Amino acid sequence: MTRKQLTLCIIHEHPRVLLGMKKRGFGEGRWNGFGGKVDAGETIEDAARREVLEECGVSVGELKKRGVLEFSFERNPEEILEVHIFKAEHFEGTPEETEEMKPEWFTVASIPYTEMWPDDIHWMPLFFAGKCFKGSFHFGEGDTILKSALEEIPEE
Ligand code: 8WT
Repeated sequence: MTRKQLTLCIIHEHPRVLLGMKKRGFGEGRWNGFGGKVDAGETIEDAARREVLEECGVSVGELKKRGVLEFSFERNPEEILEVHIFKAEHFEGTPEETEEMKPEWFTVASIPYTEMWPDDIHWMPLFFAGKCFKGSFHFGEGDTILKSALEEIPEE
């Protein structure tokens, strides 16, 4: 079994929320937070900062750890993606389009769930309510969620 650690950072400067349209690669054509793989020798939080900077050109302030989700896929049963989710309430710079992402502001009430990963509608409401959570989602073919679990957990 291989377990890959990834980050996902959502900039939520109340009431606005920054998402990016993924232009290429895994998750192409979907609105997403910013994130990616944790490199060897890097902390998970450092990876989260680096990915936001690489994908939309802004430097995030304090990162609040909000949850861990495990994703698995029927077509690749040997792999688990362990995604560490952070909230940033402050940032420096102006979000800019990169080769990877086209950033856009939404509001909590206008999050485009139908154009996002299908798990997002389940856990993002907890995220926007300021909760901490953990969960898992097992995907079948064509984006169907075959099995899932999600629970709120106490803040560290
Ligand atoms: C992602 C938000 C997601 N991936 N990158 C996601 N951002 C692999 S399943 C998945 N939600 N759900």
